[in-house]
Amino acid sequence: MQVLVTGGAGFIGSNFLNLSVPRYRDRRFVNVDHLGYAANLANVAETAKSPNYAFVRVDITDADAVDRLFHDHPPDLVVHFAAESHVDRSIVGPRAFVRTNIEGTFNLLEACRKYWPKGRGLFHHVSTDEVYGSLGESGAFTEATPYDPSSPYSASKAASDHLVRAYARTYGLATKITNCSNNYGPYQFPEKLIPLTILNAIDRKPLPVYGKGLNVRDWLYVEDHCEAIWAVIDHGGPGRTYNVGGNNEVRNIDVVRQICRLLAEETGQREDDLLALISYVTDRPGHDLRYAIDATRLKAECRWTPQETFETGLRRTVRWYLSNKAWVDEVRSGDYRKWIATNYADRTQP
Ligand code: NAD
Ligand code: TDX
Repeated sequence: MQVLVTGGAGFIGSNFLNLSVPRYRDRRFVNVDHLGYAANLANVAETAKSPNYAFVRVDITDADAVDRLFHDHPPDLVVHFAAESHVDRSIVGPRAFVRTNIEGTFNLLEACRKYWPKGRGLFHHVSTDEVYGSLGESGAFTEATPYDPSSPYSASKAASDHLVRAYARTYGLATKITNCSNNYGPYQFPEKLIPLTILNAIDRKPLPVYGKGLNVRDWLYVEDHCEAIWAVIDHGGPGRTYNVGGNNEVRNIDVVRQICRLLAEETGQREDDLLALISYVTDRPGHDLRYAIDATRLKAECRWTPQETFETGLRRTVRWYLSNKAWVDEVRSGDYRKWIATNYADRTQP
C-alpha cells in the first residue's frame, strides 16, 4: 500500500510520519511538501532513513505537478495535511490561504477522481474545529454544528471541507474528514501560541497575550491527534466526519502561566521572573472566544482515547524545545524573525 502524506515536513504531518513509518513497515510513505516557511526536513530526518519512506517536493497549487505526482507515485491512501495554517498570517495575507487550502485541495481531489477507479483509494482530509466559528461560555462543537468560520484561514478550511464532501457525494470518492482542536508538541513552528511562548520565555523576551487572555482553546497533544487520524482511517465510517479533541479547555493566559511554571521547574529559573514577561497586546481581529470539542463520535466508533493530559503533554513539549537547540536556532535564523517583526512590532497595549 502506498500512502501519500501531504504537508509531511510541517508540524503535524512530520509527527504523523515519525509515528507511522516505523510502525507500518509494509506500507510505503511518500511525503509531499513544497517546503514553505513552516516546513523543515530535519523534522523527519530519522524517519527519512527508512526504506519505506520517500520525499517529493510538490506545490499542491500546481495542478500539473499534482497530476504527475499521482502518475509517478500512485497512492492508495492520501492523508492531506498540507495547508497554510496560521490564523494571524491569514489576516495579513489571505491569498495564499485561498490558493493552497482551497485550490490545492481541489487539485488533489481532481487527481483522486482521475486516477482512482470506483472503489479504490481513500482521501483523508485533516481539518480544524475553527470551521465551526466561536462558542460562547458553554457548549461544545459536535459534527452537526453549522459551519460559521471567522478568519480567512478557517473560511478556507471550511471551503476545503465542503469540496471533499462534494466529491464524495457527486463522484463517489471515498473520503473521511477529521476536525481537530488546537495541537501542540514537538516541531511546531514558533508562530503559534505555545512554542512562541516557550521560546520567548527561554530568551526572556515579552510573552504576547492577545486582548485580556481570556479566549479559550481546547488543547490536544500532537501524537494523540495523529493516533486519532489512524483510528478514523482504520475504523471510521465511509464519508464520515469526526471531531477530535482532548477535553483540555484552557484560557490563553493560563496556558502562558503554566508554561512559565513548567519552564521554571525544568530550568531552575524563578517562576515570578518569567511571569513578569507577560505582555498584553492588541487583540486579533475577529478573535474567536472559545473552542471546545465533543469527541463522543470518535471515541464510540473508532476506539480512540488520548494518552496525554495537558500537564504531561506540555511538560514533554517544554522539554523538547529545551533540548533541541539546533532545530530552534535553524528556525530562528529564517522566516521566523521576519514574521515576529511584522506581527508584533505595532501591537501596542490595548
Ligand atoms: P504547518 O504550517 O506546520 O505545516 C503545513 C505544511 O504544509 C508545511 O510543511 C508546508 O510547507 C506545507 N504546505 C503548505 N502549502 C503547501 C503547498 N502549496 N504545497 C505543498 N505543501 C504545502 O501546519 P500544521 O499545524 O502541521 O497543520 C497541518 C494540517 O492540520 C493543516 O491542514 C491544518 O489546517 C490542520 N490542523 C492544524 C491544527 C493545529 O493546531 N496546528 C489543528 C487542527 C487542524
Ligand atoms: O502571540 C500570541 N498570543 C496570543 O494570545 C499568539 C500567536 C496567539 N495568541 C492567542 C490566539 C488564540 O486565542 O492564543 C490562541 C492560540 O493561537 P494560535 O496558536 O495562533 O492558534 P489558533 O489561532 O487557535 O489556531 C490553531 O488551532 C487551530 C492553529 O494555528 C490552526 O492551524 C488550527 O486549525
